[in-house]
Amino acid sequence: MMDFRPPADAWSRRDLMRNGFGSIALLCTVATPDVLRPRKATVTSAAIRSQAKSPFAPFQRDLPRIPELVPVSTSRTRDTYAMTVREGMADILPGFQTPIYGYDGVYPGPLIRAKKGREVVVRQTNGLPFETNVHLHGGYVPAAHDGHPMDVIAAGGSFDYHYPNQQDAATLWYHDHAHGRTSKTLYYGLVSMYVLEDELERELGLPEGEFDVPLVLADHAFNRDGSFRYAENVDLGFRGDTLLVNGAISPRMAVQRRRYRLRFLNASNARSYALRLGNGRAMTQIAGDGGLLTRPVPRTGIPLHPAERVDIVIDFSEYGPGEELVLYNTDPESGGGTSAVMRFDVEGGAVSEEFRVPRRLRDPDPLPAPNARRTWNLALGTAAWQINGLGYDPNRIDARPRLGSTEVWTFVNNSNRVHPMHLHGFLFRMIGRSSGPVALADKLGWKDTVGVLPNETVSVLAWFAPYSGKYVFHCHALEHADKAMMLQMEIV
Ligand SMILES: [Cu+2]
Repeated sequence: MMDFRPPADAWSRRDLMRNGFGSIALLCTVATPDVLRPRKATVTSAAIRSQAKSPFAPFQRDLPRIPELVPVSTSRTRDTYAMTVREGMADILPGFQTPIYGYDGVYPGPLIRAKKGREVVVRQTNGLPFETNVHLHGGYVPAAHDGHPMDVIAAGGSFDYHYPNQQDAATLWYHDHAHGRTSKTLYYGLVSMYVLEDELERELGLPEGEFDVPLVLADHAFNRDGSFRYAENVDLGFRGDTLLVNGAISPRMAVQRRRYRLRFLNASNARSYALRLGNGRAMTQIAGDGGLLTRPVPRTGIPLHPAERVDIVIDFSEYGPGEELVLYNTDPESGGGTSAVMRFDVEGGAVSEEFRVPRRLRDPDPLPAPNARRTWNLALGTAAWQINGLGYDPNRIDARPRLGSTEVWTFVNNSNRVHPMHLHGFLFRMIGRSSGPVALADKLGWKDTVGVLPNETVSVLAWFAPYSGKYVFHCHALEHADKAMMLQMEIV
C-alpha cells in the first residue's frame, strides 16, 4: 500500500545542488556560511548512492531519545537551566554531518521536564550572529517572558526566561519566535519539548520514565552534501520529502510488551499529519495541546497539524514477540518519504504490567459565559497572508480581551490552504467547525492551536487568563506567519 521511494531528486538533479546552503546565509545580516558547511567534505553523494540500501529507507536507525537538560541550580521553589542557541552538526545521514541551528547545538534541543508549582528559569544565551528569542508554546507565561516576536535577544546577549508553571500538566514545546525568520530557524533546528508534570497526573499511574516518549516530527529535504535543503514557498509553506522523528529518518523503536505514552509534536513548518497504525487498530489519546482530556478516547486516525500535540497510549502487550508495528502518516498531501512515521519492534519477554488507563483522567474546568465574539477572516492578500485584511504590525493592537473573560473566536478560512491558528499565552476549547462535528478528543480538552481546513469555519471559546499584557496570535504555517499572518492582542 505504502511505497518508500527515496526522495531522490536532491541526489540526482544537478540543478538542486546550486541551492546549497545559501538559503541559510540569507538569514543573517552577518552571514557565516563557512561555519555551516559540513566538515566531512571528502564524502560524496556518490558514496551514498553506491550503498546497498538507500539512507532514506525507513526503519534503519533506532529512535533517538531527546536528551533531558539538567538544571544548573535548584532551590526549594525553582529550577534554573542554561542553554546556548548556536550552530551545530546533526548525524542524520550516514557519512554526513548536517549543519543546524540548535539549543545547545543539538537537534531537537534538550528536553525540559518541569513540575507544576515549581518555577523554571532558563538562561538563553544567543550564540548566533543574529537575533533570536524563545517562545514557550502552550505555556501560561507573563507577557515579558512569552517570546513575543519583537522581544529578541541580540547576538551575543542573553535573557532569563521565567516560567511559573502554574498550569496543569501538558506537553509544551519551545522554539524561536523572532519575527520574519521562524520558517528558517525552526526548520534548521530551533525546536524542542517542555514536558510539564503534576501530581494529579502522576496519581493516574500513566507510563513514565523510559516509557514516556517525546517525539518531534518534522519533514525535511537534503542537498547532496548532506545539508538540509530549504526552498521558500510562501503559499504552500515548506514541504520536505523526508520525515524525521527526533532527528532520525522514520526510525524504529524497540518496545517491551507493555503500555507506552507517546507524546507527538508536529514541529513541521507547514505539513499536516494523520497518524494511523498499519493494522488499523485504535490508539488511546489521553491528552492534547493543553494537557489531559477528561477521559481517554480511542482513535484509529489522529490528525496533527503544525504545532499541535497529542499524547497517546499504545498497549504493546497485545502483540507477540518479534512483531513489527508501523505507524503511518496517511494525510492525503503526504506520501513517499513522509508516509512512514516510525516502526515499533516488539521485544520478547512476558507481559507483567497490570496498569490500565483510568476511565476518568481529570475534571472538566467550569468557564464563564463569553464576554465578546470576534471573527477573523483568513486569506491571501495581494502580497502576503492576512487576517481581516491586515498583516502583522507590532505598533497596532487588534483585539483587547478582558483579563479573566472568555470570548468566542471564529476563524473563517477563505483560502485553499490549512491555517493552524495559534494563540500565545492562552488556551481554548473547540466549539464547532463547518466541515463536520468536532472530534470527541478535541471536545474533551484544552487546545492552543487548531488546524482550520481549506474553506472551513472554526469557532473556539478562548479563556484570557491568567496574565494581562501584549501577546500575538497567528497562523503556525511558518511561512504564513513570517509573511505577516499574525495579529496582536492586549489583555486588559
Ligand atoms: Cu496559514
